[in-house]
Formats: sequence, C-alpha cells, structure tokens
Amino acid sequence: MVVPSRPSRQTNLALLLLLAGAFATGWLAFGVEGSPQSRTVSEVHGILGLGILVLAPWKSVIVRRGLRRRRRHTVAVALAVVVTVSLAAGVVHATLGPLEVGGVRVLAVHVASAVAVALLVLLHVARRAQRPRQTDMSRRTALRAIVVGGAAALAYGAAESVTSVAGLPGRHRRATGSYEVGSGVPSTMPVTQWFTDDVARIDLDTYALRVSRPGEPTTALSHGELLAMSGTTQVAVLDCTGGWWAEQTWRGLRLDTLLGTPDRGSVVVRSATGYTRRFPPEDTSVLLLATQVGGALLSSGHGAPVRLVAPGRRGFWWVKWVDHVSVEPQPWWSEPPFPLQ
Ligand SMILES: Nc1nc2c(c(=O)[nH]1)N[C@H]1C(S)=C(S)[C@@H](COP(=O)(O)O)O[C@H]1N2
Ligand SMILES: [Mo]
Repeated sequence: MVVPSRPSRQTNLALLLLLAGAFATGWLAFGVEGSPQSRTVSEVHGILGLGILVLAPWKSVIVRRGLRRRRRHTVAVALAVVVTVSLAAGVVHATLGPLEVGGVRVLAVHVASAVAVALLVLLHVARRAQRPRQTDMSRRTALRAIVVGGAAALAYGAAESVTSVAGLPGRHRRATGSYEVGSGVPSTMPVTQWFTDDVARIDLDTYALRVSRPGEPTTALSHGELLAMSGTTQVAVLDCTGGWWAEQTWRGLRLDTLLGTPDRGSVVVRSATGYTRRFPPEDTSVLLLATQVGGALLSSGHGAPVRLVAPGRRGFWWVKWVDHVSVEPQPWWSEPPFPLQ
C-alpha cells in the first residue's frame, strides 16, 4: 500500500471511530447468544479490529512525526502497546484457539487490554484532541472509508479462509467466538465465576430456596422438595464470555412453576453469594432452576444445590447457588447489563 506523505487528521479520527466501534461491539458480543446475531456481531467486531491494522501504516507516519516533537509520549506509547496486545490476542483467540499465556487465557488478555485501551484513548484524546472539520464530510472521505472498510473485510475473509484451509483450531469456534469443552461430561466443564465471585459450598440439609411473589408472604422450599419437583429435562448450551461453551442435559423445575408468569416488573434470581440477575417476567417459562446435570446432582462448583439454566443467554446469566427467586416491581433493564457488584 502507498503511504501518503502527509497523513491526515482523518486517519486519527478514523482510528478513534474504529476503536470505539470495536469496543462497543466487543461488549455487545458478550450481550448476545445464538446465531445469527452472534455471528454478525462477531464479524463486525473482527472487521473493525482489522480496520485498525489496515490504518497502521498511515498512523505509523503520524507517530514518527509526533515522536520528533519534544513532549511526553508516555500515554501515546502505552496506547500503542495495549492496542497491539489487544489486537494480537483477539486474532490469536479467533485463529489459534483458546490458548493460555502464563496461565492467562488470551481472550482475557484481549479484554483486559481493550479496557486499558479505552482508558488511555480518553487520556490521549483529551490531550491531543482533533476536531472534525466540515470538510471531513466530503465524498472523498466517504470513498476512503469504503476503501478502508473493504480492505478490513477482505482481511477478515482472508483470515477466516486461512483458518479453515490450514485446519487451525479457530475453525471450530462457535458464532460467539467460544470453543467447546466438556459437553455431555459436566465434571470436565470449567468451573467459572464472574470476577466478582467465588465458589460457595452450601449445606444441603439446611438449604432453603426462598420464593417471593408480590402481595404474598415469602415461602421456602427445601432441597428435597426441589428435587421432588425436578421433572423437567432440558438440553442447553452454557457459553461463557471467558471463551468456552458446553452443552449439557439439565434437570430441574421451570421458574414459572414457582412464580407463574408475572405480567409486569421483573424476576430476580439471587445467589447465596449475593450475585444477582434480573429477567423480563415472560422469561419464567424458559428459565430452569436446575438441581441436576448429566443425570447427577450438581457439584458445588457448578452451582449446587440449585443453579439457573438460561437458554439463549450468555453464561453470566446462569446464576449458581440460587437461594432466592422473586417478582419485583422494577423493570429488568433497571439492572446494569453486566454484573458489576
Ligand atoms: N453466583 C454466581 N453465579 C454465576 C457466576 C458467579 O460468579 N456467581 N458466574 C457465571 C458465569 S460468568 C458463568 S460462565 C457460569 C459458569 O458456570 P459453571 O461454573 O457451572 O461452568 O456461571 C455463572 N453463574
Ligand atoms: Mo462466564
């Protein structure tokens, strides 16, 4: 590619848009489960990311000019490093598979460095702001954007073809980008917590599931009672944002057998650890409170005595060690999209 001698301010603005888009679609990818949405979001995410690579030759000219000026470059250099790390880790996860570097999954490296990118971008832009100009909205800009977008899409297609022709592990990844591990054999499925939580060990004999419905006193069910009610079997895929998925046969009781289908508010599923997720009321007919998996009682790691099975939702919705389910007046969207507490 020919690198123009006077790289434009537009390169910087385009990079900012690509970074913002890649960041947004990265989180969006964590929010969706199942084709075709997941596939679309993953592809757009990958293409935006590769768009950053496409612009790298232009940016490197800008960087070289900038380095000649006397000023502090710490933020800019740190930004270049974390962008490179995040891009590399993303490409490795998508092509070479769920590798680990020093015990850390490359996907975790990808996400952590992307968060660092976001923070550094804010600092960098605050210091070296480039104002868009009226002339940025020209036909020439539109053409450039199409060329960069096309090159990025071609790069994505090429990476996908190489992955499949060379038989790389990446060809086995799901639409969400996750890799299969432990399907049908729950004991080999990873035990994963959101970064805010730890495995709870709960005494089955004293355990009680509290059930709260509006205008009624809270009731409680023992483990034995829940087992006796566990007449529903469901095959469902748990797809963790950590980059793995597994299909298991779960057994338990549907949430609507306890809560009915409320016509307003939301349904809240709480863990004994305080971890909480809030669902739309109509979801009670698809949510399962599982007591068993693969024909055996749940292990502590996988949520004993009772864990939520939320088909069509990413793993962080599958609350483990559930000790309270309730119908509450607040809407489901009153909760942050990701568990932050
Ligand atoms: N109480 C509680 N439930 C939880 C979590 C957690 O941190 N706390 N992590 C969730 C996440 S991120 C995933 S991927 C699944 C993992 O389930 P597993 O450990 O049975 O594989 O549990 C979910 N349920
Ligand atoms: Mo997860």
